[in-house]
Amino acid sequence: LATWIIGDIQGCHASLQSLFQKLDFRPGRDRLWLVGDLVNRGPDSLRVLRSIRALGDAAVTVLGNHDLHLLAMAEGLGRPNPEDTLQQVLDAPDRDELLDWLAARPLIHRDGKDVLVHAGISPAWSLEEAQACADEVCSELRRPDRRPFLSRMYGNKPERWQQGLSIEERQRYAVNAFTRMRFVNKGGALLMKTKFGPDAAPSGVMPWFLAPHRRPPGYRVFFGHWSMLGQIAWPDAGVWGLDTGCIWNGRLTAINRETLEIVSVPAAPGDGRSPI
Ligand SMILES: [Mn+2]
Repeated sequence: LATWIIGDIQGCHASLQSLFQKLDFRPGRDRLWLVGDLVNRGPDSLRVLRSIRALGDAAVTVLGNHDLHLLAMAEGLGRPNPEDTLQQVLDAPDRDELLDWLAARPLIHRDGKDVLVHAGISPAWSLEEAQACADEVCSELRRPDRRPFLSRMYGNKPERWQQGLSIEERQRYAVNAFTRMRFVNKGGALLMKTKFGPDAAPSGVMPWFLAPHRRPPGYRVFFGHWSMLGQIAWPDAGVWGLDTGCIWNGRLTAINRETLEIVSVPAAPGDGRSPI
């Protein structure tokens, strides 16, 4: 039995199949943890959703920003992006089952000392606070009508975690920290828009996992979302970033939860997009 933690798939179904072959992944024996962003930008989000859902309890996936974007688009909310490739999901006969399944995924998954999230854990949070914030958002997404929450989910404020935030502010901050954050500044504000690698960061700006005020973690975090990170393992910080840019003609990467062995495959022909 192996548990493989896999980076951002983003509709790259052929690459995922190629990775499964290389891992000798067997659904009856092995387990998967997925960092989220199952969908969008790649050519076959529909098959990715169907195949991961069909794995049942053998696959755990947390929500990423593209997954939330799909849920919003399905409600006629969110800003369509010319690079979106979500229409095949929205037109599918099984779309409601797939969307309901996706909406029921968590923002954080914990087992022992290991934690799975899409973008990261706010340096301002203890693990318990992170879990409580995730639960607040997930209970909104699991309501029969997700629309009210999805309609107020977007926005970059508040940037900082502090006492006295309203429930809506807490939820927006949580969505941003779990699914969009890359950098934070010295004052603890989340910076979501900057995508470059850590070496290009202006002074006073650092990856969330290197923030000096980060709560002493004592746990391992596996995350995705940051294809420009340039390296996977940051063992001193206790984090592993698994988005190796399959969608940008990079690679799709898995790490073995027990041994930390890293296995990857190049983007399958037709899966990767050329950089703009
Ligand atoms: Mn992402």
